[in-house]
Amino acid sequence: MVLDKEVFKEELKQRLRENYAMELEDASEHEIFYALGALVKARYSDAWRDTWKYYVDKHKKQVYYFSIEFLPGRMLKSNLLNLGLLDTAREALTDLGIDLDSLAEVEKDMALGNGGLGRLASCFMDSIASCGLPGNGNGIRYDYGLFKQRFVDGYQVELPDEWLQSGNIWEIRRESKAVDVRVGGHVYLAEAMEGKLKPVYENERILRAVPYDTGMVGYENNVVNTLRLWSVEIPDSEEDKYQSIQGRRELEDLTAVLYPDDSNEHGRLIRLTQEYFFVSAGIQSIIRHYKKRVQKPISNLSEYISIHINDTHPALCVPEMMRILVDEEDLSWEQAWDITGKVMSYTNHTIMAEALEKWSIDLMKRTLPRMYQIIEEIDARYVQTMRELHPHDLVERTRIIRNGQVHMAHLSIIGSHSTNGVAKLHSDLLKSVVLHDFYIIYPDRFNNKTNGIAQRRWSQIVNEPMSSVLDETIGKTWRKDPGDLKLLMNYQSDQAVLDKLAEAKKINKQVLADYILETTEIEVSTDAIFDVQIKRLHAYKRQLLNLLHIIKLYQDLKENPDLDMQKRVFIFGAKAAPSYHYAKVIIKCINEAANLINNDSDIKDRIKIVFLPNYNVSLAEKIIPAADVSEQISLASKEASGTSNMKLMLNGAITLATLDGANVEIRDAVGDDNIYIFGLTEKEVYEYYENQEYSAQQLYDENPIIRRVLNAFIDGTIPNIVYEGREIFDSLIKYNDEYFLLRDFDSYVKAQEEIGKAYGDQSFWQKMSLINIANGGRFSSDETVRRYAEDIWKIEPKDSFVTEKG
Ligand code: GL4
Repeated sequence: MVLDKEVFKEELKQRLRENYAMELEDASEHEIFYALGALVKARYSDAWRDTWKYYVDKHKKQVYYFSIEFLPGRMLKSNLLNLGLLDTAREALTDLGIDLDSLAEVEKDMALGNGGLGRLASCFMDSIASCGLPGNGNGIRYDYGLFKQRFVDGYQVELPDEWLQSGNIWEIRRESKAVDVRVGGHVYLAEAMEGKLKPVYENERILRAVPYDTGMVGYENNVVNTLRLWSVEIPDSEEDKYQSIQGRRELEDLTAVLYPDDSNEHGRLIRLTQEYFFVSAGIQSIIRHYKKRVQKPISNLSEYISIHINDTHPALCVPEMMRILVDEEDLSWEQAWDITGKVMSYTNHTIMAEALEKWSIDLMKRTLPRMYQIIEEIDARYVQTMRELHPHDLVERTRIIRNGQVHMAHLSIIGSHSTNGVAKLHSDLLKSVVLHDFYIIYPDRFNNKTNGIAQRRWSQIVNEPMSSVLDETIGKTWRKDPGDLKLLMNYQSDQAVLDKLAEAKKINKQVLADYILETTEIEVSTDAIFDVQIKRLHAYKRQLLNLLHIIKLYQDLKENPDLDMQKRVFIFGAKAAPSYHYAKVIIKCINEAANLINNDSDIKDRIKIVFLPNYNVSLAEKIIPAADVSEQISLASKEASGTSNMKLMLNGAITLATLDGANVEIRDAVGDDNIYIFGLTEKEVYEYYENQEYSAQQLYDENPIIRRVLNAFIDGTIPNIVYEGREIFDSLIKYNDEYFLLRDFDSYVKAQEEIGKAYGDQSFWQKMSLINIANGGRFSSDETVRRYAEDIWKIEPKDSFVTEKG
């Protein structure tokens, strides 16, 4: 989009006058931000309307990505970039004496997700639009996003995230598209016309689902798709029932908060209702659109619509689609089942058993009686069909209703035509272990789609210094086609280029160092290795292994103050689920170790620990460009994919990793010489599970270094952690170290030593860093969504078209 800088300035001033009756000189940053947001939104509104119209007119098949989490972060710069207006906006604002970067900070981080899963959904939204693919998101508009994290005396404290307090400039409330969702009560089947059975609802509650739409702007292609998030309200017809404030509150609470859990299931009533609420609202609105605009027979639905079930939270898509097709559209069960299977596809995001969602039959019956009846029927028919083909045991193990519970993963697999994992290793493990039974039954349904990241955000937007060096060196085509980053491989021995990249890194490190000083009062040197571990706090991700190594370094330095070692800053960013006690204990221990080490004058700043509070997308954007080392140290087989690993390599950090998740593919991309791999392989982990020979006690007894490090948790070396230190110690020794930290400790320490040596040889390090950047293009989510589009959704990109303004 071409827009003259002067016109931009005038428009901004005009918006301020219109919206706030104010001149620029008198406006606050806040007001300017909102005026700018309105300007940007107006710039894509025609393209938004035209995209929608185009899909309708051309009868384009569309995908609807159902996800209980979306984590877009801030959208101002990303929208400006995608509209081709970032430079114009920056220059225009500079002329007006305003700094775009600080203005952008006014925007509240839209944090409607926990971590990787929600962020992936948002990267996909960006890429689907940028690839010109007809696709929309469907989710929940939580009033409160993921909690704000503070540290008090080293403990995590959770505060509400009131992200909507000053309004959300990007959304449009579409009251005319509201739908009703029925929950609770009783349902029985009664004879209706022509002897058919129809459900009759009694004493049900009606919830009004109101959609808020946000434009998902494609990169310089005039495509704007829709992210539709649903909010609950009381329908006019039900006003009488909700006279008490408490009654209203209860209802309105349904979309109030996001469940702050990652990789862990929390089977609570309100969560199940949340799941049904956005599923039912979404599918009803899809069917309404189909009938009104697409105007084809309902039996052709699968030619025009594809629905993606992102993890099991939207698994009720299957029975809800059946309900609408059978109860409302009068299709036969068989016909409806055929359509539903063709429309639905499912992604599994975890192999952690505790994350596989199950609901008690009792709760499901009480909360969603019609859904339960339909699930029962699906289950009965599944058992009946499969009994003829497979052994009894296998059918019993895979059925949906088992041991008094409804298994949501089973429902998702049985009710869809595709089940995919999110990295090669993870997809293989699904087939061979976690979902092996289903693989026997439906071998053709299983496939892999390795995750990817929205590279424009994670390079161009967050790392301008590096982007300029890339432009100068390999031209600008990489900005549209990240595969072109490969061209950088021609410069791996060009010292001038290496120096420029190193300079860019230094600038980013300084920016982060300033931020660290400002927020934590810790001073760090940009000469040190910035060693980064940023992700949810979880035992399997092994932040504790990182801490064990730091304590070892500390003890080495105390013993031998002249030890020759690189300066290091260990940077953590991580939230623990409020109910995840052990994760919170680890946070406390890291914070207390930080207090000890950062303030010990013997250490002379050679190690620093910085635990930045409130890790979120915006903080990731500050940390990632400044990272030297990317810690991806989960126990092999436990991390489905990871995506921070991809963002960090793209920004030139060197990966220190186990062969887990997508780390395996990162190693394949950069080669063994440009990554540091350590630890057990997934096969070795499974061998331990089989032979049950793992003994943490033995490792402790036989290894004096491990002994000294662990003792630091209980002998007062680290102050203020009497209880927490004991818990950590016991988890490793008494409870036999569930995630094999002690087994991987030695090889982790060795890998860290090699990293230290390598960093000492700056041109060697810079070359590795360049090779990582050059091979980052492979993990673009543009590529990932194209594969979903071709293999699973069967949707095609739009032919190029131009809008009136475009
Ligand atoms: C996750 C995985 O833990 C993570 O490895 C993966 O990258 C992400 C997106 O596929 O999904 N699963 C859950 S649950 N939370 C995640 O972040």
